[in-house]
Amino acid sequence: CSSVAPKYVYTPLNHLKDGTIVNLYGVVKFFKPPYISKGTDYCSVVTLVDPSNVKLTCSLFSGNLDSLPKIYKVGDIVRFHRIKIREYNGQMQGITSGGFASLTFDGTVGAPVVPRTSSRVYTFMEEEQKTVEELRIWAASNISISGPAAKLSGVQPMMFFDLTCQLVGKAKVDGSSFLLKVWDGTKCPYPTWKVPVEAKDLEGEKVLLHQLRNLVVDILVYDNHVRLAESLKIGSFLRIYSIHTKQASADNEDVSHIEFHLHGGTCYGRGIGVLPESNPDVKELKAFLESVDLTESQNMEICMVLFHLSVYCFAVLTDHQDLSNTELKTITNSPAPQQYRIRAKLRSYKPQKLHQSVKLHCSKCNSLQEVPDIDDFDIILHNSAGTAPNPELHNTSWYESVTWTTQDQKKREIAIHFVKRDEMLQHPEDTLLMIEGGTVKEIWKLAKRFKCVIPVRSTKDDLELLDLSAPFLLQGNVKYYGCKQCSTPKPMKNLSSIAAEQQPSWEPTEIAQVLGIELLQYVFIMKFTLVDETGTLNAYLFDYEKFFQIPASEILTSNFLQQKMQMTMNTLCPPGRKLGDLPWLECFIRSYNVRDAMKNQVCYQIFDTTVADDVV
Ligand SMILES: *[C@@H]1O[C@H](CO)[C@@H](O)[C@H](O)[C@H]1NC(C)=O
Ligand SMILES: *[C@@H]1O[C@H](CO)[C@@H](O)[C@H](O)[C@H]1NC(C)=O
Ligand SMILES: CC(=O)N[C@H]1CO[C@H](CO)[C@@H](O)[C@@H]1O
Ligand SMILES: [Zn+2]
Repeated sequence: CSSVAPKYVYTPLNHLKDGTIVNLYGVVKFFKPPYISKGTDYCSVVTLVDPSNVKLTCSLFSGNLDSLPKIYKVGDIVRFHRIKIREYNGQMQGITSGGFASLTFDGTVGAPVVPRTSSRVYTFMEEEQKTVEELRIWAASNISISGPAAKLSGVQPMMFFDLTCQLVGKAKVDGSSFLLKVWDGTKCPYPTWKVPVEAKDLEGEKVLLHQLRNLVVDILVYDNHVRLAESLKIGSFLRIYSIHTKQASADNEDVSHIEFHLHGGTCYGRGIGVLPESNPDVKELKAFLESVDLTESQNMEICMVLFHLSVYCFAVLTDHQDLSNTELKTITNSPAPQQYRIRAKLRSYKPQKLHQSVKLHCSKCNSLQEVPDIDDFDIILHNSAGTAPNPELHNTSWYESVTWTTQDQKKREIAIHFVKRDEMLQHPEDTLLMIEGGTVKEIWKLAKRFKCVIPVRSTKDDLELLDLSAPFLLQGNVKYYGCKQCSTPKPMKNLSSIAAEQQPSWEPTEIAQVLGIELLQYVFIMKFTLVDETGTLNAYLFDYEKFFQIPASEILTSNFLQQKMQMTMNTLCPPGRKLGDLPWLECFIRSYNVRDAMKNQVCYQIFDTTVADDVV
């Protein structure tokens, strides 16, 4: 028994006639990826050309997304069966008819000729392979295939581009827009915006989103793209067509960032396509994503967990000056907890980018977190600017208020409340002020000139602190944060008790205390790989100020201190030197047990050690 495949005839695009139903081949010159049109049908628009140099635009409708051609880029080749031709305004058009079927092929010369189709039954004759190959060769020299594709690392303000990426998070924003969080393994050279969404609305793996936070960008999609975006699966690979990049508002140039929009409508082929894992671009992307080095941040993560678990099981030795040096091998073979003095060389350390070693530590719940991005602060300020200053809270017994409206088209209302002492205003350098409606830049400027700045917003009957992802207090260059978990913000009125003191010193710890804030401390966290003749040992440095003699709170805003720290590290571990030529260091380390559900591990921490002044 044998089946006989029908022999199809393919019509060149210059031989199409009104009212016929034909089979044809063409090279994609333009397309709109499927979108949900009115009703529930999917619609896709494709413009084809062939060597006759005639163009044919086809409007394809189907209730089933899979039955539309799987076109991923200009230059792909399609075969349509049973497409209906009609003449409209002197031009031929194609439209789906009953029985319409399609195959799509990669247009790259030399790529395997494998059709993309969802239909399990299709005919594909040997001679058709030749047709595809010939069309590829023709297309290679006759149509411009280079689309406006870009990597995130190549993004510029004010451009439109197509992005091949992986979806790692998504969230509903409102009825007419939807957030996609994607990455392509490269880093956008500009700060990028973070679209604020409720944590409960965000879908995606939290740990992964956190690990990738510096590589993931937020793309806001609108209107007709929303329903498709909602249906996308986390982890899938996408090509998003005609993303628009915008530079954010100019009223705080210091922190301007790039926004990514996929506007409503489908002009210029705007839309979202899902790519299968077999797509060559996806294979390439996957290989690249796997090669991206996240180890540095992962190591830090592990180290954080270690600290989290460990701090309670240190041995306490009050006097260790009489300790003599212990060899590393002896240490690694001994039970914890104990304290040692060692003589070793620093073979390597992490993170290599020193500013990444600064974290925030809560001494109450013992948690560690990253220092929030300045973009987060900007967004929180933007959001709180929606609440206008409440005039009933102006000019009270303990502060004097000044208000104005900005001259730009935003017409922001700003209120500054200067805290008084003995009913008197103080010199700026002794004054604490609270500000409503300011931008990051304005707040920075004020923090340089005044003693302390607290960003606030109005409620019905008092001023209140902003979200604790923002610094609750700025002093000079230092931003002070509170622990979200351990703080219970109190009314701002409580500050008046400090203002009533003889000489208010406005110490951050004191301010935090009356405001019910658990102050987070800046710490350096690093991993040192130490070696001596007997072995190797990884020790963590957990240090506020002592080791480098540089306050961790100031390093992020000071180039000078960053250079000083880099010089210190270069002295301890000169780059490019052989192990034998590295200097010897002496320091104290202690061992401690870290227990988790699975195992008991011994870890090591450097303590009570200061880099001598004459080292640098
Ligand atoms: C607060 O009082 C000062 C001094 O009396 C006055 O100059 C200022 O306009 C008042 N501010 C507001 C917002 O009413
Ligand atoms: C701060 O406010 C709380 C109310 O939340 C009050 O109980 C407390 O006494 C106040 N503390 C100071 C120092 O004013
Ligand atoms: C219409 C057109 O531009 N045709 C060109 C396609 O490419 C071949 C070379 O491969 C040219 O010879 C044609 O003129
Ligand atoms: Zn805490």
